[in-house]
Amino acid sequence: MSKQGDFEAVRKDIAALLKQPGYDDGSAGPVFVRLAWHSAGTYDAETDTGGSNGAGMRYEAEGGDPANAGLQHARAFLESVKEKHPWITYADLWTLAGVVAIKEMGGPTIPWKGGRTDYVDDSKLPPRGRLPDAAQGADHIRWIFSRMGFNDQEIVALSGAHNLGRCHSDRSGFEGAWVNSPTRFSNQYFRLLLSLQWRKKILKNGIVQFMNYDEDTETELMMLPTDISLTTDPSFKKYVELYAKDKDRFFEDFSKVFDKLMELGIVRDASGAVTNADNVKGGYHS
Ligand code: ZEM
Repeated sequence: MSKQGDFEAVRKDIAALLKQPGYDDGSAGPVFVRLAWHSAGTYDAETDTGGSNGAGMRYEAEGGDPANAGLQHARAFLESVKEKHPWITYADLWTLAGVVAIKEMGGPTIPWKGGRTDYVDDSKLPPRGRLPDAAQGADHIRWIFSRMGFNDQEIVALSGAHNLGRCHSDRSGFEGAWVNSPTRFSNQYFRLLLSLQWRKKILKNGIVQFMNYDEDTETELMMLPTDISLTTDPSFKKYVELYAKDKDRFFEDFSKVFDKLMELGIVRDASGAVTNADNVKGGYHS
């Protein structure tokens, strides 16, 4: 067991857990990033509800949301880290896992601070339906992400996470990976969005996505309808073009915006301590 607050020790154990030969593309990294994103992406700025504080996915109301299908694998992988460092909260563990995974897969360093608690304030539980629906378009994602406080540039930068991982027909119903190296963080997703011809395809389950068959590498890549909308909406498209040609700029902006995502709903004092975690009032449910 590590000392309370020794996040370095936790980081090391998360990094050591990423390699999973029998799982997907051999890495738990992408599903850790998605866990971190879905833990935070329920935030609603107006009512100050949702967000990573509280780790609500431990409970059926949020964990069993069809939007979170598949994330139980990420949570199960991380159980061994929680057992070894029982002082860390799930809310900190899940967000830190995303940050460590991005770095280990070749992405930018993302600032991260601990202090989230697992205290659940029932009046602040987010309703289902706050995460984006991939079958929709630009207006939908602009509406969903502006609720969290993100602008067009930030939405496009965040979408660059689709450089990682894949869609699973038994989770979201969509199928396939966005890029050829789905465990390597890069700006390839933006370059492929612009350079390949994406054709609409209706899958056997009736779901519509976009596909490209690359004769050279004999691989089929995919895009979600929401991904394609980043190239059909002029305001989004200018940032897709920017990030496709400037990888450093993408890494820099992604680092800032992922940090902002992880901090949604977290209030800190000047020393960085979380002041709105509510554990002082009530103790933990975990
Ligand atoms: Zn995703 N995402 N996402 N995303 N996502 C999937 C997978 C992954 C959308 C979406 O519907 C889907 C962001 C934004 C948006 C990741 C990270 C981030 C999948 C496939 C879908 C359907 C799930 C499956 O079947 O397993 C939509 C509509 C988004 C709005 C624009 C943001 C923001 C992310 C992080 C910053 C990652 C890493 C994956 C891959 C997961 C895996 O298991 O490989």
